[in-house]
Amino acid sequence: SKAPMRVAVTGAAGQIGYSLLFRIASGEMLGKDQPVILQLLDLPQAQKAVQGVMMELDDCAFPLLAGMVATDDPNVAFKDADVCLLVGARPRGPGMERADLLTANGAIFTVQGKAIAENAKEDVKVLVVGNPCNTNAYIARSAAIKVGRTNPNNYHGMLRLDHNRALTQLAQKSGRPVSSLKQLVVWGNHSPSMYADYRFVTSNGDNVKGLINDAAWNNDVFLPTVGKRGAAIIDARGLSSAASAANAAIDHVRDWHLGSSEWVTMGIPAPADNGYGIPEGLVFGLPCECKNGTFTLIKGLEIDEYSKGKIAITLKELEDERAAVASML
Ligand code: NAX
Repeated sequence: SKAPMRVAVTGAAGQIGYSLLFRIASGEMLGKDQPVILQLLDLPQAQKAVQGVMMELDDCAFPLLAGMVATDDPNVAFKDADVCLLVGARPRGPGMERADLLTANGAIFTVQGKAIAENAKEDVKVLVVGNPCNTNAYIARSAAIKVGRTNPNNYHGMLRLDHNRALTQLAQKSGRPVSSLKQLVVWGNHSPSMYADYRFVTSNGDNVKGLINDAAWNNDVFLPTVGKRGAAIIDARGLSSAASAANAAIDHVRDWHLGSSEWVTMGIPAPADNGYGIPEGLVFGLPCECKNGTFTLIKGLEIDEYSKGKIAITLKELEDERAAVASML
């Protein structure tokens, strides 16, 4: 049988953690034949709650769960990690300005990026879920680059929830099954500014934009619905998205590790010469293909005037976030 892979999860006592850990331990992320060791990081005051989650993980008797560690020390949590899921983050408190939120998280993600680079496997795959996830990933990556050792391309932010949200809206509007939809891209920041671009989407060879054939729907319904979905969930549930966020994290890492036959949206550090005008290193939702444990940017997609405008808006937001944390890096 295979040697266990080490998966570090931060914010393990939180609500996303509660949806995520059981699915990782059951093999849904890294494969049904891949044993895993969970390395759980949370704050000191959350350690008792982490113990409770570990008791429940024990009580599932997962055949693939080869071990568990709970800690409040990033150096312990990230030791020899193959995958790091950075879920824990500083939430926005009452009266907290956006700039305060960025710097509070900057402090967390500089420490964690450094600890990953010093402790994890050299080819570690890192996915940041905790918001603002693109900029948090950018910060962790910047801290990791100072250490060296790990692959700077492997520090991602999670756009997959936006991607999955958009897929279902398209399926419901077009009447086609979600499984038939290919070639969706969500550009930019995980925020209401993201641009879900369905110009290339096909279903069994048919262009879905043609099937929908409703010029106003994109601007008036589709983009606002996807962009404000997080707020709609909070309004309905009284809590932010958790199971769907955990599901998206599983999808992102599973496709990255095991490959995907479809395009996927990943928040990746923009490569040099990406062709879409994104500054190198900015963590940006981009179309990717995954094969043999690696991802590659899909280049050369045509960007029309409308899309250029939409991409410019979300790019501007990310450049402003980067400027707000620049002094910390
Ligand atoms: P919870 O508040 O339920 O849990 C967060 C956990 O993180 C807590 O247990 C807390 O003690 C821990 N934590 C805080 N700071 C930490 C640190 N420095 N090191 C380790 N652990 C730390 O939040 P939850 O609902 O689980 O959401 C977690 C994060 O995901 C939030 O930042 C949230 O905004 C973000 N989300 C991101 C999404 C995405 O698509 N990228 C969607 C869902 C979600 O909103």
